[in-house]
Amino acid sequence: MASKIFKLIEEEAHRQKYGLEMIPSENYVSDAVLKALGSILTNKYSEGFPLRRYYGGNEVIDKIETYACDLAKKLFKVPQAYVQSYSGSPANMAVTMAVCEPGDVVMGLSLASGGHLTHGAKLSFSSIFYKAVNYNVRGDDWKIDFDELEALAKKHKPKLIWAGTTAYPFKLDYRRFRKIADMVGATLVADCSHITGLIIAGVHESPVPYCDLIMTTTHKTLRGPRGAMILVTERGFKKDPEIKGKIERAIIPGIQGGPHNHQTAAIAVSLEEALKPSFKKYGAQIAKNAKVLAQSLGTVSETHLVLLSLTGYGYGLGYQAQYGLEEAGITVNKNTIPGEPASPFYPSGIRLGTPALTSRGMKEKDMVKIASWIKRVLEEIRGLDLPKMQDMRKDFLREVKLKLRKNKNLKQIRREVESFAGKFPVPGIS
Ligand code: DSN
Repeated sequence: MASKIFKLIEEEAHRQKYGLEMIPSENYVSDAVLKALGSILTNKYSEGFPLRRYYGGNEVIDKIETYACDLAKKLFKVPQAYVQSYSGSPANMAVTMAVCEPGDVVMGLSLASGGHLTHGAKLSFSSIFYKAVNYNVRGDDWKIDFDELEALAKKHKPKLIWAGTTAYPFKLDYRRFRKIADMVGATLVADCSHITGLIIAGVHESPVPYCDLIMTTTHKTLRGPRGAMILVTERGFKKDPEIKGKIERAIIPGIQGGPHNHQTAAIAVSLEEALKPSFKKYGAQIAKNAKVLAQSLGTVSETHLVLLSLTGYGYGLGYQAQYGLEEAGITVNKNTIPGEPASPFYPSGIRLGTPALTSRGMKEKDMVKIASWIKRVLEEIRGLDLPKMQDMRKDFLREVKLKLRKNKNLKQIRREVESFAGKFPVPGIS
């Protein structure tokens, strides 16, 4: 192991083991998933689909990909599955290309309301090549404003409506989405990347009966490798009997070249794990943990994540909280809140999640403890006179980091966090 990289991997493993990973889109994969991901399958090219490849020598790869697709079909109870998309954004691009012509109207939840870039955010392909119309959450309860969604759908007649989120702490009402999609003849696509593990556990309703297509990444609550799947439901085939060919052409040659076969194999291993009864328990525990974490921080969650507004401390201070928590060994991400009063780079909230902590075996009582560290860090930051974005000082972010690094109280919290975290095993590491 001569490469400098292996030393850095060890450093990162130490960070992942002795810190608390609370970014809701992150998780720890199992040893078996890691083994498949680091296998010789990376050596093979296999453009095309099983039994229809542009390269020779794909007899084994065909079996691997077919097996992965079969597992996905079984897990979600759908007639068709694709596992070649490199990750969520290219999968969403493939879905959009399969359903729409350039210039067609695509509707999705706005970024500021907790939607995804690929659901119609400015500067993403979804608004460069398509006409993006965004719906929002309500200002009072932060829940999707279905009245607005219905009015916008009737006005703009979208070809595709996305039902999916990245920073939304509530359950989704797929029935209502379906009703609106039917009113305007739109294809309804669930992007359940964040909540797939909760759907498998039965904590959230499955989108399968309501949606035409489903996209999910494989590395979030599903606990697989980086990657994504596109699923076609019975409804999807009824809506468009040609959808299979359209999705395949969008994946290759539309967007991608050769699939990452090591990734496909690792997806298959994670799907085997997700089909075990123990996974249902795991998914349910993620939600129980998030509920207690949210309550302990004075808010609510029906999912795996907590969206915490920091406007009580001031506007645009999410970065201070993120950096401060990082110094204390707790990794979260700054996040916009609905009706964000500051900006996406300097937002007024943070997003926290429980999937990775739950993978280490942490339970409700641990969430109460973690919430108290988070509150101590936030109080500490509040008492410091940290440079603010509004001061417009050059290099102010560096100044903030240096000041936080020297802080004795954050160092003390870090010691407590490290000693606590070190007691929990980490899949794939310890
Ligand atoms: N980057 C992912 C997330 O953190 O939610 C979405 O793609």
